[in-house]
Amino acid sequence: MNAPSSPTEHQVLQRQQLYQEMSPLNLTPLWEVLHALVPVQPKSPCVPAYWNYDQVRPFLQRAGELISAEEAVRRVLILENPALRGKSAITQSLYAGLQLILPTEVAPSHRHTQSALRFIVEGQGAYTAVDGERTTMRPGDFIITPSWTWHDHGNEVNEPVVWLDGLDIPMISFLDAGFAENGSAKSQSVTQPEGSSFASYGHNMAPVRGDAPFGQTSPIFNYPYEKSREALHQMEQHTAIDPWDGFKLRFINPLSGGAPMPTIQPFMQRLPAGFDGKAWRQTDGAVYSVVEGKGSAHVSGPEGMVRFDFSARDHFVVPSWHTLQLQSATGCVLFSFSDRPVHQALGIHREERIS
Ligand code: 1HN
Repeated sequence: MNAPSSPTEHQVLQRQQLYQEMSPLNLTPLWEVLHALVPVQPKSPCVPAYWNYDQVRPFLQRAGELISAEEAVRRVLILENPALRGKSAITQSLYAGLQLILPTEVAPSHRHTQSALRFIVEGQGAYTAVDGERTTMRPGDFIITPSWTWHDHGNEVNEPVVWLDGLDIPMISFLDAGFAENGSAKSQSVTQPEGSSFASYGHNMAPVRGDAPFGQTSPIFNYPYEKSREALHQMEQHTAIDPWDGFKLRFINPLSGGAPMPTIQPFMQRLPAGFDGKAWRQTDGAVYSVVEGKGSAHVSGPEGMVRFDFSARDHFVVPSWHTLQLQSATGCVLFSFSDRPVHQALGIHREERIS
């Protein structure tokens, strides 16, 4: 194809005049923006970022001294992507934050169309309630608050509890589809014994007439770490290691085999001691929470390469189409989540494994 000849100076001026004169009619020329609208490959405005828990923890503690959970409604420090400051977003589509609840506190009942996950980072014994069932939070547990379900959190033990919140807030905002409501009582009344959801759906079987109590979201709302840790251990004992991922499992909705939430796919992976992973990239930007052990992540994108040396309770984000390489000298366990179900629903998910 012949390259078109460059416009003359006169043509450039006439074009500028054309654009200016059409602007009051809210018209603008596509050809000036086409390259940016249809990039050759994803060009995320997000950057890789890392939060060291030892640096974050004192700020959570100070927030705990200055505002109650009740006044704050949710006492959360948002993990903001450095390139998206002020947008309450860790990637273009996902929100993440660290929430603190102190002994005797209640985070009052409400519901919203946004789906949430909780990944427990520090402390144990606080509870979260979803539509009348409470579950006790323990480190490493992955807990779901399905879209439009009533939820409140409380701490009736004597230690602070901190968890990672992951929500689809930017997606719902993009779609202008957000609704929210406050509960009439501070804490909703408990109508199901603790463990009911897991008892009914957590054993590779489902009640014969068990319809999906949460629609497209998994009927299990606490995936205990005890179980996911054992699953990783079994995988390590019985299967060959993956040179990119180590041993990596995705959490599933047992009724569908698909993602446990319509907008978010969570994962848990183990890197054994001495793991030196190969590089890969995917279109779904991912947020990581380090569960156990230490390691490092090399993340490369248009802005260059960064290296995060992580240990337990640290967090980091790998934006879309950034290359990730994981290493661990002594072994570690990582939790992560991304917006992969949306990419898959649209048929546009891509992953590239680089040898
Ligand atoms: C929310 O409802 C929770 O229920 C946490 O714990 C974080 C961030 C934005 C909007 C709603 C919660 C949230 C949130």
